[in-house]
Amino acid sequence: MDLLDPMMKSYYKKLHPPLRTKYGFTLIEVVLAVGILVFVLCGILATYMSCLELMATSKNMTLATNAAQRKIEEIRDYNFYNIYSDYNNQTFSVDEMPAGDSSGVIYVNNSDPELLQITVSVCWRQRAGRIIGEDLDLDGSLDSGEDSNGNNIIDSPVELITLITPR
Ligand SMILES: [Ca+2]
Ligand SMILES: [Ca+2]
Repeated sequence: MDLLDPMMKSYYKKLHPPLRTKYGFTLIEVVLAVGILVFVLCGILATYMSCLELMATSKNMTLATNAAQRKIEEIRDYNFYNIYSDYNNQTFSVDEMPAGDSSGVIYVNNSDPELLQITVSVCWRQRAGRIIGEDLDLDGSLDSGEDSNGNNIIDSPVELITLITPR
């Protein structure tokens, strides 16, 4: 038995509209929801990828800095008067990086023969293929178009400079 008359029923419906219609979502609602979901997922993915890249860069910078530091220690222990002839323009690679993915170079400035300025610069290839530093082909020498700051040496974010005097 229906105790409510039709007018009361319609009033009740106005006060308490159904949460969901019988037909579910409209196509536009679904497309919008999927669009927002894809947008959010792409953002999360991009953030994740850039975090991975940052971690790889940080690890490679540490490896490159350690390799440059080892070279400087090696030069410090070397016969001072042979440093220029034996080390200027010498190239090396970072042992911990895959073969061919790194290139270090040593510059010895002997404009003051009793105070050598040693510059050790290390460039490398990131996993994504990007080269860090000016030596774009990682051959240890400056090729045309590589010297972006025009100072005639290969520069890199990992570049150690030190002064050495005779002991
Ligand atoms: Ca080069
Ligand atoms: Ca340069």
